[in-house]
Amino acid sequence: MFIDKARIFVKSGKGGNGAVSFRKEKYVPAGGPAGGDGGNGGNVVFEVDEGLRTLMDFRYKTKYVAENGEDGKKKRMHGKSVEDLVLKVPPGTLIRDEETNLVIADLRKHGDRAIVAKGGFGGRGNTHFTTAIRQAPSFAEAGKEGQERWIVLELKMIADVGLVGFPNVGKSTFLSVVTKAKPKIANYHFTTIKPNLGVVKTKFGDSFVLADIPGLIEGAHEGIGLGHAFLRHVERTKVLIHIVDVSGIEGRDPIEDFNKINEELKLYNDKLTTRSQIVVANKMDIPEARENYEAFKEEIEKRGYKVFSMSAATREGIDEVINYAGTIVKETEDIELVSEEEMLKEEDIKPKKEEIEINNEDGVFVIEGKSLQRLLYSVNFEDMESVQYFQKIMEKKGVFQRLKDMGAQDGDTVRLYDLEFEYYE
Ligand SMILES: Nc1nc2c(ncn2[C@@H]2O[C@H](COP(=O)(O)OP(=O)(O)OP(=O)(O)O)[C@@H](O)[C@H]2O)c(=O)[nH]1
Ligand SMILES: [Mg+2]
Repeated sequence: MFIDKARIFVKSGKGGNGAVSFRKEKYVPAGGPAGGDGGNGGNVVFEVDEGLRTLMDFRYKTKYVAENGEDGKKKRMHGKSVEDLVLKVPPGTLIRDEETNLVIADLRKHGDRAIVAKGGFGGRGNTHFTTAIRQAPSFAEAGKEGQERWIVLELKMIADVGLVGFPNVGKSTFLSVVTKAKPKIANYHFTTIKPNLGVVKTKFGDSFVLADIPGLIEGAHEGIGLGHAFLRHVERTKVLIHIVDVSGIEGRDPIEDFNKINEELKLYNDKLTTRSQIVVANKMDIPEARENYEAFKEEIEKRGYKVFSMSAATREGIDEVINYAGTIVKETEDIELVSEEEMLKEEDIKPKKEEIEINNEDGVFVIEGKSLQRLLYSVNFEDMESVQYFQKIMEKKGVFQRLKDMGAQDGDTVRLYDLEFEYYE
């Protein structure tokens, strides 16, 4: 099965917590602080592997979570930072952030990499919190959370030239005679159900990659037929070879065919109309084709296109087509798929607002919030400095202000998970 789009969830690892620990020395009631730092959480990384051709793996497994960093330990021992979670994708994979629909990366070449979720930093151990007056800090920093997001992977193949046209016009036949590819060829519509690639060598010694995609029909841009799902593969191509069955053997008019395909390309993505398009009248071995050709050529050339005639079946005329296509490929600049505005920048990733909930439950102010829960871990309530640290953070997060706004009075009970304390302004 050929899978060229996938939606997956990624989550990087949380940083390990810093440790609270003291050196144990005989006859010294509290040795110096010795809590190690937590290790960093793992990143989630994508990397191109040129051996891959589809995004199939991501259809079956949709959740990818990197490991958490290890907590810091005693004796100044740091927790281990863990390995990144590296996911392999085929060349030409575009990665989008689902929420903003912005592009995180366009990975084209073997080895290209992008981090899609950064691992959280490890928390600092209590050794970092000593000051002249605070010799034995009994708190440490909790590890930072990792990032999580839904992302959309889209495979847009790396080909220089794309074949477009109605079904059964001879696209795959053409690919099979100009490259070593062996696509399926048969006399019915939609023989090709997935894109095929092949390398073409021209007589000038150049080579280019040719992509054959399923045939397009009217309404393809709205998902009729198979074409729409595959049009994304020609978005990257510099040149389109538009194959028309000029014999009219299926009862359609070649000029109308030409118009319809261009209409579909335009409706799918306006930019496709600016690609160089080489028009090739195929099946010239059939007598009707010879009859229709001159009128077809005249009309299409009037519109400014270069028109070739060939028979993919007898190979007549194919060299002219590929030599010309090779020249145009060389003259055309690479297509930049993604504009600057479409790229995800750091500032687009709004840090998730820390959600702290405060509810008045029968006169008790009940506070809930993930980071405060984490904070509780770091604090030793037997220790004055540690409590001060706790208060400072609560202040910074606006908790006291909110309690005040909610009408908290001196002496009211405030509950934060297992902790209860009295409110004083
Ligand atoms: N007479 C003649 N028949 C051809 C020529 N090129 C292709 N055909 C025939 O046309 C039919 C369709 O060819 P394909 O190459 O499978 O066509 P396609 O455009 O890839 O079709 P889809 O994959 O269905 O979109 C086959 O029976 C081919 O043998 C040609 O130059 N002359
Ligand atoms: Mg085909």
